[in-house]
Amino acid sequence: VHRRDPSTESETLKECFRFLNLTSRSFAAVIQELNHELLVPISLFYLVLRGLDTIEDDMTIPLSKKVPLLRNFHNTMEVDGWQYHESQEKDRELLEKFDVVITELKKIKPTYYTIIKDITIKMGNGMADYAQNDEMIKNGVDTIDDYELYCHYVAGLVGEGLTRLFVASELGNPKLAERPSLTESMGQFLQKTNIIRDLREDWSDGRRWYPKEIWSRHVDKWEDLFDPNCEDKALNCISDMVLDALKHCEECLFYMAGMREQSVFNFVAIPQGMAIATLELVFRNPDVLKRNVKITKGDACQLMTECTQNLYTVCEVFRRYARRIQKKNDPRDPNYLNISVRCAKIEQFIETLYPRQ
Ligand code: PS7
Ligand code: MN
Ligand code: MN
Ligand code: MN
Ligand code: MN
Ligand code: MN
Repeated sequence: VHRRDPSTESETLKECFRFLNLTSRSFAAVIQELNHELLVPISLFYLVLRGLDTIEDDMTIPLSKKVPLLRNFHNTMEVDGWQYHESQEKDRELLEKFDVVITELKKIKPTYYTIIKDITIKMGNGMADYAQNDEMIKNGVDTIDDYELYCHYVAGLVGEGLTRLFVASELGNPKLAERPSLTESMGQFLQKTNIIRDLREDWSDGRRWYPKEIWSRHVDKWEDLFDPNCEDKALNCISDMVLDALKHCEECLFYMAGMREQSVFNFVAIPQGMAIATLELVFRNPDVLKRNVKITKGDACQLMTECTQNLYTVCEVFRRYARRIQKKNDPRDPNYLNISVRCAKIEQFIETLYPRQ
């Protein structure tokens, strides 16, 4: 199952790996450990979606340009030599040299290419639908259904594409393709965690992904979340968001039970382990209201070790963090009981997978 072999890589492919290492915080390492069959397709899949997200995130591109860029990205990714030089985002170099990604995409197996293109069509259009809301900055998403639809576009679809790649390469259990709700939960869990954590950063960029249906249970005005006088209410709002994200845990564990190959297991399990640890970190943490928080290097290292073994060790991670959330749970939180029940359910589910004699 050998992995990267730079001696056989073209210059453009080496450049793609350089971009992967530049742009991805957590995915670069795990992607590069992937089974040879999927290493290049998933790296390119990542870069295509990272390119799309760089356009989505760039608040300096007027909507009149952004929307068509997002909707046409699946065509753009086929245009030889295409480059984009008008982004101000951190990852703009990827778009400035996007032609290397296009060159390499044309070399992969058509089955894989078709999956990547199909997901790009759907994600670009979904992002465009939500970009329209950006103009009414303070309106963001309203209902939990809206919020989940956005998470579907930017992460559920990634899960769908990855699952189709796993099944097409025979590295994933074909039964997974018949369980779209498990796949969707994998993406929802990661994206919701990213949104909960990025509260402050997204707001500074003029975006609001917490649904009004949730935040309005705690504060009258969105801005109140950042008012130091409303800190308790803001923490209760974050709890409410964490409670909602935790509903995906069981389906995520169930999905991971369908992995057949170690490198694919590691690739899907590491981000999930990081996500539950991040949820525990943001839970009742006032720093989230002020700046970006991140799990420590030490915790990340331990998680990497535990999430690259087997389902049992991943379950232990989930159980540990569910217990820590229980411990931090505050009786004055209106969701105290719901959170307590939710964490107990996660533990019970793990108990049914691995009963203790
Ligand atoms: C495994 C069934 C193709 C590997 C992995 C680039 C991260 C960037 O970072 O707030 O705060 O700026 O703008 C399900 C990854 C979902 C997606 C979504 C797991 C592609 C990824 C483009 C499914 C990753 C969830 C935007 C959209 O949020 O982010 C299985 C590979 C997975 C990319 C992520 C990110 C969305 C995102 P940031 P944003
Ligand atoms: Mn982004
Ligand atoms: Mn984005
Ligand atoms: Mn961002
Ligand atoms: Mn984010
Ligand atoms: Mn971010």
